[in-house]
Amino acid sequence: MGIIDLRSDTMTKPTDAMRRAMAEAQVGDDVFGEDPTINRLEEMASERLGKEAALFVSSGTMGNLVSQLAHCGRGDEIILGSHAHTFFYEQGGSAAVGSIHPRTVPNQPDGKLALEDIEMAIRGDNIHFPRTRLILLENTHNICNGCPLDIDYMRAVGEIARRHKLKIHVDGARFFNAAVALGVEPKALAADADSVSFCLSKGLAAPVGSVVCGTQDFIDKARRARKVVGGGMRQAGILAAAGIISLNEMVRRLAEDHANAKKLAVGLAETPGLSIDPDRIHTNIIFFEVTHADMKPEQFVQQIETEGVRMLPVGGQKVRAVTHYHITSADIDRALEVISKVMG
Ligand code: TLP
Repeated sequence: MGIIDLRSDTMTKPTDAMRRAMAEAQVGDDVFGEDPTINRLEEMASERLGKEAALFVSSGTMGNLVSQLAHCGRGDEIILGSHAHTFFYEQGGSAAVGSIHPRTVPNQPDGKLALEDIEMAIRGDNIHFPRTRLILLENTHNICNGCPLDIDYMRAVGEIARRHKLKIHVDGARFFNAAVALGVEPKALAADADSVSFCLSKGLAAPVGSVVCGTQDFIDKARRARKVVGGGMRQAGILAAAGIISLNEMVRRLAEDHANAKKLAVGLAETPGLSIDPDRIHTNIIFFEVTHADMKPEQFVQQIETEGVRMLPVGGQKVRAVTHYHITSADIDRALEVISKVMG
C-alpha cells in the first residue's frame, strides 16, 4: 500500500498528460518574450481572472514578492493579516528586498481582515508616517483552515481601497479552490483585486510555477521585478505546458479534494483525543488539535507515519492535513482507520 501523504497539496506529481505536454512543448527564450507556451499560459490565466495581462513565475513566494515590488516603493506600507503566508513564511521578502514596511492586522478565524481594522490601519498624510499603498489578502487562507474569502467581502475591501486610492493584491495560492468552494467564476472573485497570484504547483498538480495577473502596466513592472530577483526564465515553456493542463483539466476536480477534506474532518471530530470543528472546513486544508493527555502532536504524527499516513505538526497542539489529486476517498477511510488505531 502506498503512502497517504497529507502534508501538503504541494506533494502532487505531474499527471501523465502533463508529462506528455512537457515533452512536446514548443519553447523559446521567454526573457525575449518568445516562448509560445508561456505566452499561451499567460493569456489563458489573464482571461480566466479577467485581467489585462499575466506573468509566469517560479513560485507563489516569487509571485507575491514581485507583486509587492510592482505596487510599492521603498518605505511604502502594506496592510496584511497577522497570519498571512506572506508575513509568516516568505522570509519577510518584501522588507528584505524592497524595503516595504508590513503593517499587520489580526486575521479573523475565517481568514478575513475586519473592515474596521483595515480602515484603522490606513495612514493619514503625515510626515511621520510611511505611506499606505497596498492591502494584501489571502484566498483561500492557509492558516485559517483554508477558508475562502467571498465576493461580498472582496467588494467591501475594494470599496475601502478605492476610497483611499490603495491597491489590493490577493495571494491566491489556492485561488481556484476558493472559486470552486464558493461556486463562483474566478473572474468575479478577482474583480475587486488589482493583482492576483495563483499557484499551479499545489492542488493543480503542476511540478513548478505560479502566475500573477493584473493590468498591463502592473505586469510590466512585475516582469522587471522578476528579472532583478533572478526569475527571468528561458525555455520554461516545458513548465508552462504542465500549467496549461492544470487550468484546463485540474480545476474542475478540486471539489473532490474539498469533499475528502470534509470527510476527514468529520472522522477526526469523532475520534477521542482529537479536536476539530468540521463545519469550518470548506476547501482542502484542515487543522486539528491533539488534545489527548498522553500524546504530543509530534508523537501522533510519528505513529501514523509508521502506518503510512503523513501529516504535518505545525506548532502547539496543532496538526495540518491537506487533500489533493493523489488522495482518494478510500485513502481517507484508511487514514481514519490508522488514526483510530493510534488513538485507541
Ligand atoms: N504554502 C506551503 C508552505 O509554504 C507552507 C504549503 O504547504 O501550504 N501563499 C500561500 C497561501 C501558500 O500556502 C504558499 C505555500 C505560498 C504562498 C508560497 O508558495 P511557494 O511554496 O510556491 O513559494
